[in-house]
Amino acid sequence: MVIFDYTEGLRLLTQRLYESRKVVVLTGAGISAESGVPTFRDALTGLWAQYSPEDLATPEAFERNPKLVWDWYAWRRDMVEKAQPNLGHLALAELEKRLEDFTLVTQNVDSLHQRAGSRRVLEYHGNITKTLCSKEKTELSEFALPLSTPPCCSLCGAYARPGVVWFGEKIPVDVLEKANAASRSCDFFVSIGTSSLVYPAAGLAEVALRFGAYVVEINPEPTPLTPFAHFVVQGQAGQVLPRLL
Ligand code: BJW
Repeated sequence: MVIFDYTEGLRLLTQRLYESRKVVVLTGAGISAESGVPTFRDALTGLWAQYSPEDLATPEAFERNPKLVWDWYAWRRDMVEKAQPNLGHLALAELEKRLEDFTLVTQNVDSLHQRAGSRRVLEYHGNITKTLCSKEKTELSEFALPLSTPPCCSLCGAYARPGVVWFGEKIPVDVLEKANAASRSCDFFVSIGTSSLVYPAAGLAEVALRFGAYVVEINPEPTPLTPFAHFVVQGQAGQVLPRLL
């Protein structure tokens, strides 16, 4: 085993990144933590600590108690709107400009990558600022958010719901296919700020590994991916990513 110090390790990683032909980055809630947006699991603390993900992020939960679910999302939407992209988001926007073949897949619903300047973002789990008809799944644009109770679709009367992907729901097919194809064909894959617990997103790193990519993880905490990654940077995305450029 070769042990590098932190600076030397990052220098070698940067070299390998720029030598790569095709790069895929998968981000999770951790990249927005330094913008003050709680991670998915941290969003279930404080007032919301009594609820589990199944109480708030499933279609069944919304059917049972639409107001509870709507209020949780209204609280989070408000935080997201007040947040600013951080150095991690900005570094990835810059990387998109510098690399010819770069795919950014995000599990985040907060638009912070787009607000940092990333142009081509695959939103795996939707977007919290969008509103859908809960029956037809069509996008509804006639509401001035935030509203304190779920409004209703003007065409069919069903409740409006946040435009995100809940547990048990399908990932939008075009995004699923593009992310899979990119992960199969990339030679450098970076997993940033995700607990690597939620599938099929967590499976993208496994696909990349299986098809021979060099896999890097950036996260202050170990995850199920950590033992399999080729290179692990145990640190915060907003500090590590600018140094990778
Ligand atoms: C930092 C940091 C810093 C902190 N810098 N890092 C295979 C096996 C087992 C189960 C399944 C399976 N396949 C499917 C399933 C079921 C299920 C699933 O995965 N369950 C698991 C929990 C076991 N998956 C699904 O249901 C998916 N759908 C599906 O598979 O459909 C199939 C289907 C077929 C046919 C018909 C119908 C269906 C859908 C999953 C949708 C997930 N949705 C959510 C909610 C989105 C809206 C919202 O935000 O409210 O997405 S759940 C939640 O988890 C959210 C996140 O995007 C996602 C991932 O979370 P993430 O980003 O990893 O956040 P955290 O909080 O978990 O972790 C933060 C990390 O950051 C930590 O590691 C920190 O250390 C780190 N961190 N500060 C860097 N500064």
